Amino acid sequence: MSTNPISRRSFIRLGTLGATAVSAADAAAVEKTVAPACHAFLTADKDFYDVSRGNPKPHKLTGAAQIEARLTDETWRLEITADPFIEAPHTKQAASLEKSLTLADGSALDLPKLIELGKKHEVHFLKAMQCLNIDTPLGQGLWTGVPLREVLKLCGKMNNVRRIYFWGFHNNDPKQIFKSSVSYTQCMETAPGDLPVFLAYRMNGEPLSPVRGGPVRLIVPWSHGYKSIKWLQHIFVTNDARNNDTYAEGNNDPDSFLKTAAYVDDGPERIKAGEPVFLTGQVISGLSGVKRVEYWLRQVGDKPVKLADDAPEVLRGPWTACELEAQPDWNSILPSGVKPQNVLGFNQTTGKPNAWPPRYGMCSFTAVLRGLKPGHYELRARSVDQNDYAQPEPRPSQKSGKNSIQVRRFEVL
Ligand SMILES: Nc1nc2c(c(=O)[nH]1)N[C@H]1C(S)=C(S)[C@@H](COP(=O)(O)O)O[C@H]1N2
Ligand SMILES: [Mo]
Repeated sequence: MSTNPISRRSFIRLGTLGATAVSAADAAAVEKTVAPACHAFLTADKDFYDVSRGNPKPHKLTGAAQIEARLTDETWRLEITADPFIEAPHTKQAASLEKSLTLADGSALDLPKLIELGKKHEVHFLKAMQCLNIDTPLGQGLWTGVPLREVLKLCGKMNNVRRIYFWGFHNNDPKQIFKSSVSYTQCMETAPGDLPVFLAYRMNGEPLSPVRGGPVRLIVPWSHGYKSIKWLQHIFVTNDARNNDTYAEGNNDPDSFLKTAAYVDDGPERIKAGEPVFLTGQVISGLSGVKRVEYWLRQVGDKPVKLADDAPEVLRGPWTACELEAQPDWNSILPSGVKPQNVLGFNQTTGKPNAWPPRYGMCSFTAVLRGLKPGHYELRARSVDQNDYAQPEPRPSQKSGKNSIQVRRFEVL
């Protein structure tokens, strides 16, 4: 069940067969034409869930206030500075940059310069945005921008840098700063087939909108949303190796990876006997990849006892495989000018993703259940990762990402 302010997406948009009697042949014909609906593979900007702090929220600023906040294309600037912090015994030398980029001396990076850098280093990739604390994916975009390491190279030689912090516009109020970080290695080195941390200025082929964090936001591909700082304005390199992300103050794991997990859509609470039951949802491919998604249906009394995710009944199932959505026609869904071969995580010859769903991306899953007798039911779905761990194993701490097993309840009448 959803335990957060965002209720799970309701995604069954199918009519019923109606009350008139139909022959078996007619019913079969109708059934062929009704199928569970998948989510749009790329989420339109207006359909994303927004998770933004700030008072006022930075994307609500308009006119002179937006200009003053440097949140227009013309006024956007990025400062990059080094932390003078030292403290025994863990930080004996301070971080340094050969060249800081600052507003004060007019050297801060502007949008035309970032886009110019993109002509040589631009990357595109698919990423599901998900909040560590919300059990529904927020949306999936094709994000375009420049790797953070290429931007840092503008500062020349760095010394004694062990972490890189970033934050966005915060109404010039230190209490509103929302900052996140990556380690030096996570920023500078990318494993083959993996995705670099980058500064995004486009989503789904459009300039990044104010609500998505435009003009420029950071994207940390492998992590939850809190690392992907919106309205980016400051990068700060430090030799303090500890992770002091703002999110850590909320008892969250500040080194979280996206979790492989299935998220179940809401559906009708009452279904007529004889009609098919459609299970739909989305599966995110986290660090450990996706092997399959499975469902388990059980008939219950009208007031079922809640089952823990590790209850013997849940472990036993039986669990039955769901269908994963087929890969879309990439050429038709990617923005014009972006070839599938050029999307990171896609094979450069075949133009297909190296995994399905793409790693750190998501796709829909479906199942059709037929012939259910009248009664109350619980329908669960879980993912199984590439290591054969069934959700929520092997990392069930919900403060490193929500991956409890979701359940939908309904009655067949
Ligand atoms: N500057 C800033 N960046 C931010 C936030 C914020 O409050 N301020 N929220 C973060 C969190 S917790 C999440 S989950 C994502 C949500 O991204 P979205 O609004 O594009 O869906 O943005 C992240 N980036
Ligand atoms: Mo979040």
